[in-house]
Amino acid sequence: MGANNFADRLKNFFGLRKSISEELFEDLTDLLVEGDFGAAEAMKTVDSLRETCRKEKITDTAELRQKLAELLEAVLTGSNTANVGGNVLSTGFPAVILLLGVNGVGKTTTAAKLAQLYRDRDKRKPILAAADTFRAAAIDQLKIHGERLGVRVIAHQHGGDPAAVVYDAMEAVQSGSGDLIIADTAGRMHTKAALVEELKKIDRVVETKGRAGGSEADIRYIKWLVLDATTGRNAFVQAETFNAAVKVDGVILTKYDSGAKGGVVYSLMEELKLPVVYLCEGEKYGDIRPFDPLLFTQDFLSLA
Ligand SMILES: Nc1nc2c(ncn2[C@@H]2O[C@H](COP(=O)(O)OP(=O)(O)O)[C@@H](O)[C@H]2O)c(=O)[nH]1
Ligand SMILES: [Mg+2]
Repeated sequence: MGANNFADRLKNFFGLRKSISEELFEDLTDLLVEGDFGAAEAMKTVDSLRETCRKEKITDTAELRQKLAELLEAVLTGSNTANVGGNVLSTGFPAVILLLGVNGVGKTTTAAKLAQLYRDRDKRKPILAAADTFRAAAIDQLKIHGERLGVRVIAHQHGGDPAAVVYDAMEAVQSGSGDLIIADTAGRMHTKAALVEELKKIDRVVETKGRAGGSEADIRYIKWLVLDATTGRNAFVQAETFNAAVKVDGVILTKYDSGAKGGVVYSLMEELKLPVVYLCEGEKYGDIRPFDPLLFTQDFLSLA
């Protein structure tokens, strides 16, 4: 996974250096930025690494690389261990998973992948909700996935109210015909304000409808933002925007098979407290797996 030039450069970086110098720390900062870290964050990371080396009297570059791996892994696990590794849903069903994100990141594909995963792995009864009503093709695309997978799709007409689609799916769950709604949403509308309004309306509907039986929500509500790993720092900007508009619970990182560098994952956690929950590495239904901070970090640093 993630095999690319950046991985090779990292490998060489540690392989070719015999001793630890200030120059190494400076070059490492640049390399992290190249790997899609934010500048401030790269500096902060290298500062703590420098400090660790000084305290523990580390002189060997292989050991340095190991320390960096530990540091980065800690960023991902942090105080949020329960949230990573795709365990977010383990505490309760029925649930609504709302998939958010800009056009082309892989929302519709990911919706289908999740439907298969939860059905086969967790023996759930998923329902796909076509809440991207902005484009006619989006509804058809989801229906095709549903047919192939043998999963029910709830859809309205093109141009219809997405909140009403989600409402109908919740109605189906409340009457016992499923226990997990995976809702696709629109990534772009005529204005950003319109998209935000639409998402907020879905929010209100899910919150209210999910509490139909009293004050406690009887349908869990989860918002996952889908981000395309190949878009680098742009993915971080998207996360900031969506998180500000409607509070996001986690991230699904797609296209990690396509030469993505992946450093943005550390910024998402460090700066926005957004854990990555799943990683997608291909277009097939099975190309999704729970995010593993240790494996990801080893891959990022070419240690695996
Ligand atoms: N290589 C690769 N392609 C993906 C992945 N996920 C989605 N795609 C492709 O990205 C394109 C856009 O996906 P789509 O689900 O329609 O994105 P949406 O606009 O967000 O709904 C399609 O060609 C998908 O097959 C992935 O993990 N890896
Ligand atoms: Mg789509």
